[in-house]
Amino acid sequence: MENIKSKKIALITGATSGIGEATAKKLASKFSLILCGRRQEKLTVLSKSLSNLTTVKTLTFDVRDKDDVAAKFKELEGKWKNIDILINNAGNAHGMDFIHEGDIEDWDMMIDTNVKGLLYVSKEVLKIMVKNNRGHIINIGSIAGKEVYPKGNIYCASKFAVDAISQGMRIDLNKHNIKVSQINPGLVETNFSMVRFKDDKERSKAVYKDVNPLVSEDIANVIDYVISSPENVNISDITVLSKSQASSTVINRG
Ligand code: NDP
Ligand code: 8X3
Repeated sequence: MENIKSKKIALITGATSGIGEATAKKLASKFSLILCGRRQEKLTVLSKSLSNLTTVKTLTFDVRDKDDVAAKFKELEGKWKNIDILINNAGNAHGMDFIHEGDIEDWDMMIDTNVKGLLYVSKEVLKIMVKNNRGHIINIGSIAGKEVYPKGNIYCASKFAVDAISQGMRIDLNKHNIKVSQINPGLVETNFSMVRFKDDKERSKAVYKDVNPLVSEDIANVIDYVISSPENVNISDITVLSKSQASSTVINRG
């Protein structure tokens, strides 16, 4: 195993499940990893399973809690402070209702996690990247941040915000030598729909029925490709769909 001193450091939020977990596994042979999520037990299991490939540090926090986010970053010591790559992946949809029937708690959850949480984590990491005059931020957007679909309203709004934040970051961080990329997946079969539909298995399964959807590893491969591109290249914005999906609403179910 390479020493942490010679490996770049990648921090992944939402590493306990789905795209984040697959990305941790994909990147383990190349990077030292800081894996983040709310569920410490999942992070511990993942961290142990990768320990033959790389050095791993885990940070447990809810991205919505700005004081805890700041406190956890203060705990980073020595080389772990020099984060080279930030993958802003933590996020979810909560509910899927017509706008006049939406639940305010669901709205708060999506805006607080997908938008404000991404900002709180980025704020801490940017202190490091700007000081070091280097870095690469990968924001996980969504096709929902490019096209609004029926009942997508606030989830789409949160991902449109990620799109604007990615563009704003790219502009403002340009002179600080920091790359900013956004990856926008279409339907990926993860725990996403179980969270969105509050553990309703039937509703959740129906989303991916007869679609042959993307899987987490497909997005992990794209993330790896984006961060492995040559120093002079920045893949700024990439949308990734399964073959059966043409847009948010045009999906070939056979
Ligand atoms: P999962 O539900 O499988 O994973 C979501 C991850 O986000 C978990 O690791 C979870 O960790 C973390 N997370 C959620 N809320 C918080 C929070 N408040 N604080 C810290 N971590 C949090 O879904 P996906 O892997 O599919 O989702 C990952 C990203 O991809 C999201 O941003 C999602 O919007 C985006 N995306 C997903 C698509 C899909 O179809 N699946 C398509 C397009 C984009 P924990 O519970 O441990 O905190
Ligand atoms: C997840 C994709 O189409 O369910 O961001 O909103 S979708």
